[in-house]
Amino acid sequence: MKSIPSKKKPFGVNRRRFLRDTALSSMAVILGTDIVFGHNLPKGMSILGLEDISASLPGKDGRLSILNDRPINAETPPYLLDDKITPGELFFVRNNGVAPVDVDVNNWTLTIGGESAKKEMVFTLAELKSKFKHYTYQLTLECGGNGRKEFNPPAKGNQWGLGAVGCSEWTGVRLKDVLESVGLKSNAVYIGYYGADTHLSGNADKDAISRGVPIDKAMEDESLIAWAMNGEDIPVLNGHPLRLVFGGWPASCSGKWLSKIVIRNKVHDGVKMTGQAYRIPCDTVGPGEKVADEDMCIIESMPVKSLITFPKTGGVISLKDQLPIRGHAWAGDQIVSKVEYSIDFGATWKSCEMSKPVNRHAWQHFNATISFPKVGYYEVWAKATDDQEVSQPMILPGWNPKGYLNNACHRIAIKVNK
Ligand SMILES: Nc1nc2c(c(=O)[nH]1)N[C@H]1C(S)=C(S)[C@@H](COP(=O)(O)O)O[C@H]1N2
Ligand SMILES: [Mo]
Repeated sequence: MKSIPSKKKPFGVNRRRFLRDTALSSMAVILGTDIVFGHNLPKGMSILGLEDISASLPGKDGRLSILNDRPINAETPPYLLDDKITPGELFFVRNNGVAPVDVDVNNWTLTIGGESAKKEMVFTLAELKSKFKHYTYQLTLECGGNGRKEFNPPAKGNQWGLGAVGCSEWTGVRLKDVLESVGLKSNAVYIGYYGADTHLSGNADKDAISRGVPIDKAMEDESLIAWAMNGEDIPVLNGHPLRLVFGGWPASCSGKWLSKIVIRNKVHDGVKMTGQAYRIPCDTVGPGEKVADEDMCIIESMPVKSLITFPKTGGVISLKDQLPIRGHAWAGDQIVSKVEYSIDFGATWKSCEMSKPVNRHAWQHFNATISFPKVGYYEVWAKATDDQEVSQPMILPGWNPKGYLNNACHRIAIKVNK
């Protein structure tokens, strides 16, 4: 009698054990330690976890807000994004599947192929590092769903607040140098990525996510295949040992645990490239309206946005003191031309001092010093405008079914005492 390979048995014992084991191994990653008697845990039962599991997200600061533990999703409260360059331990995490465990850096390979590649080539990490010139850029990554929690009617998916964004210094090789060394056919229009993470179901035949970008974006100088963040290994949850980084575009384009890139002769059709994922209605729709798949367009450059990273919301100052504020602003493929603040709920605006980006797709920094006219409760609002004269809206912009691109002004509360 022939036996069916265990992977194919849909509800077999092996598969159930496999699923349970993947769930436990992802909890072990969160805990940062082994679940010693995990194999004894009855089927269907999950472990309690430690009280403050965020403290144990490997490579992460204990103050990140955890949205989910399977897959792991964690965001950074705005006041923790105060550094000009986001430290690795404060960089948000957005996983669609289960991160690979025990990454073997010495045997890691990146395959470049696809129907519009002139040939298929496999590079080891060492070859990537030795064959191509290294570049370092500060690149802003923001999840397309950042700010989703404000949508009304609500949109399904991670209920991100403001902190699914960061700008770190990424080091790697230019994607274009690698693609050109393999050779692109003249019909190349898109690239797609594959990573070494696994689907939540544990089904090895399914990808957690496989997105990409048009060839023009892929060939930009700042589009990197990176192995370092802020001069160190990329944190495990952010894609160690290798990831794509496309600043200014939805971070979902920036494949983590990168194992393969395909050069496509059509728009890449991997997981979360099709249907309604990472797409918005091509034409504006009313709140709650249903939109047909063919009327949804892929999100490319992210909209202009800013965050007040100092002070923390809820601060108290005395009337005789002035309040310094500061933060960052970014605008996808554009540059931010000004940031203004308001202390009267948007009736009047004053300009902030602002820096130029150190390179394309790096966020810019702003600051101002505020005097308040009398004691009471205030909100400080910040509003950025890009070089196309497009400003952030004060409230939630165009509703869309999946809750993307909320770039409404950030507000903080301040109480002024005598
Ligand atoms: N392989 C792989 N790459 C991925 C993802 C993923 O789940 N698996 N998530 C994407 C999404 S939706 C986002 S927003 C960013 C998040 O990057 P970060 O976790 O480093 O912040 O990674 C993208 N790249
Ligand atoms: Mo995302």
